[in-house]
Amino acid sequence: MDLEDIYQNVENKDIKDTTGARTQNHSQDEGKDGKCRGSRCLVLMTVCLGLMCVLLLVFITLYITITAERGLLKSYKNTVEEFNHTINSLQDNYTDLMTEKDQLKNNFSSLSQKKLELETRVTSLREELTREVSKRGFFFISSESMSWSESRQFCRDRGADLVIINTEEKQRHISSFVKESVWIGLSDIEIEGNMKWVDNSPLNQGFWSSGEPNSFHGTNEDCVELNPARDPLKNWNDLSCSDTKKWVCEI
Ligand code: FUC
Ligand code: CA
Repeated sequence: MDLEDIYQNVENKDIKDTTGARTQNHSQDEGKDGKCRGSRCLVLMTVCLGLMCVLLLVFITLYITITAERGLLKSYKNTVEEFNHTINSLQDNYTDLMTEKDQLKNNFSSLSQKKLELETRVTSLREELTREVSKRGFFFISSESMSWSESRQFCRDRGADLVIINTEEKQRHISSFVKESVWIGLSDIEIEGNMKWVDNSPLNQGFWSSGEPNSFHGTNEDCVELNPARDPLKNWNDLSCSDTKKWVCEI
């Protein structure tokens, strides 16, 4: 008994069960129709099943594709958001840097202006100092004592030299501010009896103490001291250059 016979039997049975009053001929026709309907039904069911399978397959494919697309879209969206975030933060940084640059520029120009002002001030102070020095001289009195040569070297090491006194005014001035005997820039070290200033200029006007210079008792007194305890216009004495005394430098 094949599948169709089973259908047929089932259908016949159903018909009998439901109608119960049909004729035999009629039952034969119906058996024929049932057989036909059963096979069509089977084909129909198969087709339906196939279609359902195809639909399911299409649905699954669509679902997978859409899910994948959605994931891709989400990742694109994230990337775009990150990109925007980076752009925004870069823009903020750029703005900050520009502000800082402007501030630095302002600072730089104000500092340049100050530098210029200071340079001008230094130049005018230097000129003023030069004027003052040339007018009155600029003096330094030592606090320690040394020989004449060492004293002179001390002044020269500082761009100065022992003081030259070639006017009465200067003689009075030096005599007024030194408190004890000091070396001045006068000596006859090179030629005995020929007093010369440290700039090699000759001695025109001397402010010697009485009896000086005397090369005391025939000793070699080649260097000159100024003693403020005596008369301001008569207070020079020749003395041994190796004696140690304070001194006056002049710039
Ligand atoms: C006077 C000076 C000498 C020395 C002596 C002690 O005779 O002329 O140079 O200072 O005093
Ligand atoms: Ca002397």
